[in-house]
Amino acid sequence: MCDPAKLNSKFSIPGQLDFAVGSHGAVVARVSNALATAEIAKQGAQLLTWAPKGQPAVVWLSQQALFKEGKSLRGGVPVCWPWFGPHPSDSALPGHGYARNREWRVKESGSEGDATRITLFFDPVEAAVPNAVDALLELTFTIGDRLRMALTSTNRGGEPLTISQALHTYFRVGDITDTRVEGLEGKRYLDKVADRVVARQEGDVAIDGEVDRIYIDCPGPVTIVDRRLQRRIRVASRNSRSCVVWNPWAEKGARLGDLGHDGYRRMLCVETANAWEDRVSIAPGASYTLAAEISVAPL
Ligand code: TA6
Repeated sequence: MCDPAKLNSKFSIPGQLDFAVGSHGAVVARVSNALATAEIAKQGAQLLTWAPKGQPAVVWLSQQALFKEGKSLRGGVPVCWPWFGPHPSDSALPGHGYARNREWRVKESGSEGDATRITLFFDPVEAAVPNAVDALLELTFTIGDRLRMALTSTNRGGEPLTISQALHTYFRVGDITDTRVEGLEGKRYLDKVADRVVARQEGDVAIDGEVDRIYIDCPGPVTIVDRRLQRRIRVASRNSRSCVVWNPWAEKGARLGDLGHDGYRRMLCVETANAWEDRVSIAPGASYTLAAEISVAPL
């Protein structure tokens, strides 16, 4: 595990950004500026929390989240890469790929007006990941009154690289039964709860049981309407035609073991993805950036 003191000497920004061992035992970058606060774990470049000033946390972290080397914490924004979901052909490989379970390194940090920017990178070949794809992965966060994330894959191999990926964002909601998702009406989705049947969304997405869906052909913004916390959370994606909506509900939530008692009621995943029919192929030497911008407004 990297020493926070070394990171501070190279990348801290007085009054905005420093590095420490966080409350969960992970080395984190801690951001606190005039616009927002956030924490990003070096393992997996996993954003753990983001709260614009004056707002309850928008990105949710389970109260039962426990840091363990090699396993992402429950909540925040795990990075699913270089595959989303189970490995296409080898079920022994970790779900959602290996990037979220590995130590990343800090590339640079800086200020953008009152916002704070930090870029981390992961080189699976340098990290000696078995059968690693020959690609460099970089994730830039811009932490302000909006949260911007840009995940860039650069293919260093001699053949096209096909990946699926997601910014697997857990959002804090007041109560899942008082929450709707707008912006997916009429879109086709793969329903992983109903045996991967393909269906079409009618109206807003309401959650009254386990929901695990990959929506397709949905490049537009998606909005979480939270009546309990009286706010709208807008998720605008770039270079993504697929969006994952997931809530485990009570029974699966209890089985996960790290969601906390009725934690399912206070979270909802709306994930900016390249998944299902939206896998991407990156030419040798080319780069591909999956990006999301999250903002909050009163209801
Ligand atoms: O994005 C939804 C999903 O694929 C669900 O099927 C569920 O497995 C969730 O991800 C969490 O996965 P994890 O491996 O983090 O427990």
